[in-house]
Amino acid sequence: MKLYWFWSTNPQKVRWALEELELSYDLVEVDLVKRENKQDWFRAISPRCVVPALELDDVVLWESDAILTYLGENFGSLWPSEPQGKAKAFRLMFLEAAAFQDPASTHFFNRVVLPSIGKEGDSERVAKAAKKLRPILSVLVEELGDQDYILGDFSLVDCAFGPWLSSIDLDDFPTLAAWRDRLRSRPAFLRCDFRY
Ligand SMILES: N[C@@H](CCC(=O)N[C@@H](CS)C(=O)NCC(=O)O)C(=O)O
Repeated sequence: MKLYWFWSTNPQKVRWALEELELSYDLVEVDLVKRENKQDWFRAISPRCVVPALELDDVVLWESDAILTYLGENFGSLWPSEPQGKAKAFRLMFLEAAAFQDPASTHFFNRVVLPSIGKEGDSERVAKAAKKLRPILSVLVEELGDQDYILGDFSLVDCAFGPWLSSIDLDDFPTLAAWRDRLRSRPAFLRCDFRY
């Protein structure tokens, strides 16, 4: 299995999932700063030239949440098997892809990526994104309830959200802050060399 990866959030979601699943994989770094993702060899794997992409056997996957869902469905662990659990997993994965990811990546880009190359983030953009994010964070509060993890037991759905949470303000969402801290202390998370 080959994971095309950079240290940013979406590829880290998948790397962390592979570590949690204890699957062996080769990490192929695609340096976004050097624009390696725009090279023809990578476009042939990931047509939008974005990471992550995962090659396993004769399957090629891109879109981080599709990859996580595929791993859950096909490796039979850290993924629900009964209808209620699956319904919750699917709605949260689609929520992440369709609504959460965009404002979360505005936070990450301005607070982590730009400072990493010596540039200042745009606080106005972050404030606008934070406004968009609030109702989604409220949904996550409901979904998490008083459980340790979003589906109750730890699952690949936690991997979809965890890497974003360090660049988002969670002062008004204490249960999400506690969830973030719980996720960040997992041994598999710590093996992924997170820089944020
Ligand atoms: N929706 C995609 C987003 C992938 C994405 O935007 N990846 C970023 C890194 S986190 C990327 O490769 N950016 C390079 C670029 O846009 O040129 C996913 O979930 O995988």
